[in-house]
Amino acid sequence: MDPELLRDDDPDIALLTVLRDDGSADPATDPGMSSETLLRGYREMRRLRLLDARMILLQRQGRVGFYGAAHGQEAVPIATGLAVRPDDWVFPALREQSVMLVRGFPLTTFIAQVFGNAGDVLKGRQMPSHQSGRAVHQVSWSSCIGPQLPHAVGAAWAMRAKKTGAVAVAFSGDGATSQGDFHAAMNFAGVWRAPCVIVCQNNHWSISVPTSKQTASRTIAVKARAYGIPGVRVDGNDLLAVYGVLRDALDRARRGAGPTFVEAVTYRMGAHSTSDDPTRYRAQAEVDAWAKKDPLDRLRRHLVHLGLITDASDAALDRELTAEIAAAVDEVEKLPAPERESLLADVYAEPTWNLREQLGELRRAGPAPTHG
Ligand SMILES: Cc1ncc(C[n+]2csc(CCOP(=O)(O)OP(=O)(O)O)c2C)c(N)n1
Repeated sequence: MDPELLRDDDPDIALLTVLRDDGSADPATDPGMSSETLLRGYREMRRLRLLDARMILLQRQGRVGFYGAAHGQEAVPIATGLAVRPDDWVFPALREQSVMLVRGFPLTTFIAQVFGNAGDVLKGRQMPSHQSGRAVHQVSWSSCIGPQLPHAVGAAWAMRAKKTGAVAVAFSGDGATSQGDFHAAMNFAGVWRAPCVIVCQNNHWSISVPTSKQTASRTIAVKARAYGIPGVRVDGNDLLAVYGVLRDALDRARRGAGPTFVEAVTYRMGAHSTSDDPTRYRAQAEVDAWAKKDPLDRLRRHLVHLGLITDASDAALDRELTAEIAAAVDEVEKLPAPERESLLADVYAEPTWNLREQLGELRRAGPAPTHG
């Protein structure tokens, strides 16, 4: 793939795909990932699929409060985790938390954020599914739609000023492209050639609003043109295609050639979140059609085609990952709530008089009541 061109074929900005229906890879676009990297990507995608299913069950059982799954969209975060360098910074939206798992963040700590208990580095202060990790250079999503985009561009600009050589990768959904923050970020990135990659996962829905009601543009990728940025439209259910596009875009940014905007065309297979019921606003036939393009199935077909996996190895992998997730959930669920005094921590570098007073009151109040 020519990183300079990043494949922009008029008029629509054509969809860049690598994986074919028979499981082979198109040699014209194949990024040439090693067998080891492909297997790693497959393992991470499978783990994420199983993890999401388990977390949704936990929410249904009332054991966690909320969860936002990436079902059907696993290729984008996992390819990102494989493509970034350790010093790059990731600014996710709701569907890309798992990038940090690929970068070595512990699964137990990741799950503890959903429980918001003592194992959570955020001390239970964030809404579930808003993980972050300083060690793996991943910033928390703020829950508002869009602000992570200007944050990322600003961080990229700062990293360039400091000559760190690192790149910022930011994510949004298609709905976020209707927010002012999207346009501010794109404009700033273009004018200042900030070393960043802005990825929009077009999963066709913003809760109950279809992309057709979100924009009159023929594609999302084409919006990049107005900002003087290369726009790429990639098959978001194709791990190889997403990896190739991101690797080239990261290279471009790193050598000072400027930002890239990527539209990853995908589909949200499940509900928007555990607070949503998509059967109320979309047709099952649409979901069934996208199920045939499942990113995990497509990568699996490719790995079978390459002779890297078999039904037996696949079943063994499933058992291993299911056991890993079950053990992690068991371990995390046993942890207590965050320390009550942590409520007053991290407000100021030096606690103020009123915080000290409140801490005293808390201590005099005795132990917290237990529930259940
Ligand atoms: C500024 C703002 N407006 C509205 C919401 C409510 N809201 C939460 S998620 C969401 C849809 C987001 O859709 P999209 O950007 O396409 O991402 P997706 O959830 O599909 O990945 C909305 C409208 C919000 N969180 N913030």
